[in-house]
Amino acid sequence: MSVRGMFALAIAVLVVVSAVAVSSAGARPVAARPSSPGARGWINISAEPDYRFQPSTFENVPTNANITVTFTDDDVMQHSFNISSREGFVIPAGYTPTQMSALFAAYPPIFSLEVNYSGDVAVGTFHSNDTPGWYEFVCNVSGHFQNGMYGFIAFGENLPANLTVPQRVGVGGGTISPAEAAVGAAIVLAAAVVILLGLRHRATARTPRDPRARRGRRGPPPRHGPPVHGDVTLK
Ligand SMILES: [Cu+2]
Repeated sequence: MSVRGMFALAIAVLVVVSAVAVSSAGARPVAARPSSPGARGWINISAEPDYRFQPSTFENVPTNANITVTFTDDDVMQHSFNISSREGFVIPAGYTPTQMSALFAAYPPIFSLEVNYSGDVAVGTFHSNDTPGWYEFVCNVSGHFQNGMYGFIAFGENLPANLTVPQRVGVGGGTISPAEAAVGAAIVLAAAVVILLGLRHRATARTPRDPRARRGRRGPPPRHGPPVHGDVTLK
């Protein structure tokens, strides 16, 4: 790729990244999309290493139904699964454990489960509300939410289209300022340029300049008979 081509690509990357960052910064969840068929009365969720729920979103979970939850610990430490009862609320990423406790005191969880060690499985059932709505669920083990251990569940509808997990970009009042977005875009641009320069360097190093040299890369034709003296350099 030519230098001009690389520059054009880098600019394109910058524009796209900036557009995404700016459009998502400060955005709020929009109205829920219509429900789709495929309702179910069960949820399988696991706690994964690096403070993640898998999956981290559930949509169109039945309203006014018994929901059976199977919570598996795929990590080595304790985790919990707590569905907030505050409908349509994205818990700010900066919430401290104290603020989280206050939230759950004011809005007792719809449902909670806990797992304590690798391979532990907890099963429980709750009855969902009879009206559609979406809620955030979190791990309440100290520090886990702050490390990104949360997700969202929607009953009787799909989640808002721009509800992003787990990066939380664009929800909760915007946790990424335009300045932060610009810094992020600059880092991505720099990384793209470095990668492109590296690829160009490798391509240049590998491409023979003489077409005859390229044919020569296939190696000499196979030789039959006993080895000819002189094939091997003896020392
Ligand atoms: Cu956890």
